[in-house]
Amino acid sequence: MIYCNRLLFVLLLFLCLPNTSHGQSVPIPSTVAGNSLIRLNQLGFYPSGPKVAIVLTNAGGPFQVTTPDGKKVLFSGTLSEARKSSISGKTARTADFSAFRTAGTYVVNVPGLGRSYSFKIEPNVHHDLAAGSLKGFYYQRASTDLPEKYAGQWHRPAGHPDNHVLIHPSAASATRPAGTTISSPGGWYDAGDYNKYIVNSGITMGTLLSLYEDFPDFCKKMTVTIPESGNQLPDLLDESLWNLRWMLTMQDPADGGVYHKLTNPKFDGMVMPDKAKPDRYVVQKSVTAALDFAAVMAQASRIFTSYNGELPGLSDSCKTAAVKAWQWAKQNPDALYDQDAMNKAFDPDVVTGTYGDRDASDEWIWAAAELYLTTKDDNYYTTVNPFPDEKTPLPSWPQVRTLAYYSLARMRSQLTPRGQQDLPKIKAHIIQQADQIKQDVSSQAFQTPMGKSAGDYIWGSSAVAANQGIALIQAYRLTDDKSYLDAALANLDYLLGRNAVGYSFVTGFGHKTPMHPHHRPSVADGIDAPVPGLLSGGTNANAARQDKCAGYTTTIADEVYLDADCSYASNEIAINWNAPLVYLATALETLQDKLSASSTRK
Ligand code: 9MR
Repeated sequence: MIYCNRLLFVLLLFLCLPNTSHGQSVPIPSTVAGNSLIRLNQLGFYPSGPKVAIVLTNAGGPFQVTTPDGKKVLFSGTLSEARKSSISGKTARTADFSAFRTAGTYVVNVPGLGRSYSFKIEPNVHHDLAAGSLKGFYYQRASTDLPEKYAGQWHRPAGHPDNHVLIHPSAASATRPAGTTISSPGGWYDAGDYNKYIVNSGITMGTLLSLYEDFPDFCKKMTVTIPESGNQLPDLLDESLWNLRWMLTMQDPADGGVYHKLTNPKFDGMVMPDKAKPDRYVVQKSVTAALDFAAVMAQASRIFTSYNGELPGLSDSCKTAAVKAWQWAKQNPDALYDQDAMNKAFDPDVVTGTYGDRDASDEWIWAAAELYLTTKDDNYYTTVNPFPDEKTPLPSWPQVRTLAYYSLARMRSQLTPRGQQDLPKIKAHIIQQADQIKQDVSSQAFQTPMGKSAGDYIWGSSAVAANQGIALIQAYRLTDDKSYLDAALANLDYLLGRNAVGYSFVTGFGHKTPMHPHHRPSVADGIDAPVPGLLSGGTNANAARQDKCAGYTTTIADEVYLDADCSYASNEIAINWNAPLVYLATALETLQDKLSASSTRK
């Protein structure tokens, strides 16, 4: 009997221990299935930070924080006044237990409703998420085996060697006629599909490299178990290099132009990477690809000067590549990517992701800023008008203007006098944007910046939440005002379960997580659990119309989400969504001691 109990204990202990060897954690099993009306960050909270659960109930009354079995009450409180969601009309109340700071594993209990999923209060509560979402990029690597040692049960053979990539007729040039081949291996698969797109790589790399520039000391310590771990470079830079080196191959050395994408004509089936065999092409060079490429290469050049010993020549090569791409863009300012027009003029037709953009003015601003910061040459800065209007648009793949403001602010001590002149304006843009993001948060149903407007629920809305978080952190860095950090954390809470659908949108992190993302390896590998550390695009008001997947049950903007692999408009994963998650989780881990003790936000 005693032996039996011991065995049970060891078994339970084994089940409960977080497994971080592959950068993913195994959730601690909760003793109850969380009550679906209590929404909270399913990973947990920092001891000294704000701690909030949202309870969807008309009835007011008490709540408690208890041990997961409900037996021991450790904190008692009263639900807040009711608030009505302006989107769904549903009633929400807050269970605020910020004052409770004791580390441990708990649930929120609402008498009459039940208990939430279990969560932790502990320092570094998002560390595994930060590392796991960075590790998500490793799983997206093209052209390489993912051995079990690094990929665990998701190990797989290499796919898409991309060493004989055809020049599409739209990309033909004197030195590279149509039908000839180039080698363009490596890089990350963009999303649930296996194609590689420069524009989307642009904002993704900009976000990851900016994370490194913003928090170098913390990033240097973050390890994620990839083949390069243990070399002289931080894992974040090693992982980024996997894609940077691919990007470099996408530039035509003859003229500096950059191919818009490397792609099959049609999307692959739902098969593993090594089973996908169609011809791959590089297509038309575009001005947006060239400028995003120039921005990334300029920033990378800055960063890799510190690693000239380990990576001789890389920093210089990046700078040269950036300048050449910029010059090409100057000569080809109208070379926008228009897939329909391309398909009318050339064969084969290409129907994969377009990342088309009719306005390159923001790409000019971003590239100019990064080149200026790296070269200190005012000419880059003065070629464009960095302030075409008063707006500070939230970064997204077609809108990268604000990435320039972030970089200029970050490097403010190194600006030339010309840049210094504009510094007050740059700061004002960043602070006004963040103020607008955190305004009125306390009156929202879920008390998160995300979802103040139904318009936040677009394709890839999870990245809206994460990018709002980054915007808030940028403002914190300029002001030291903790309320920006609290608001950023609220958006991380949103991503991890404090939202209108009750999902943590990150595969493998939380209790109720996407099990069927539109992600080819996750569908085809025969393993129940999807590849971990990947951020689902999340709630999308227009998803049903866009992907026509059967099974959507509502049209309420903040509730349209379907955990099905046909739902590519609400449940795909993508590198440009994962990158701001890595940023947000890592930044909050770095700044956890600066959070305010109270959840009261103005
Ligand atoms: O993230 C993109 C989203 O903004 C667009 O509305 C959508 C439709 O054009 O495409 C998304 O990007 C997809 C890309 O085209 C192909 N790979 C998967 C991407 C994520 O769904």
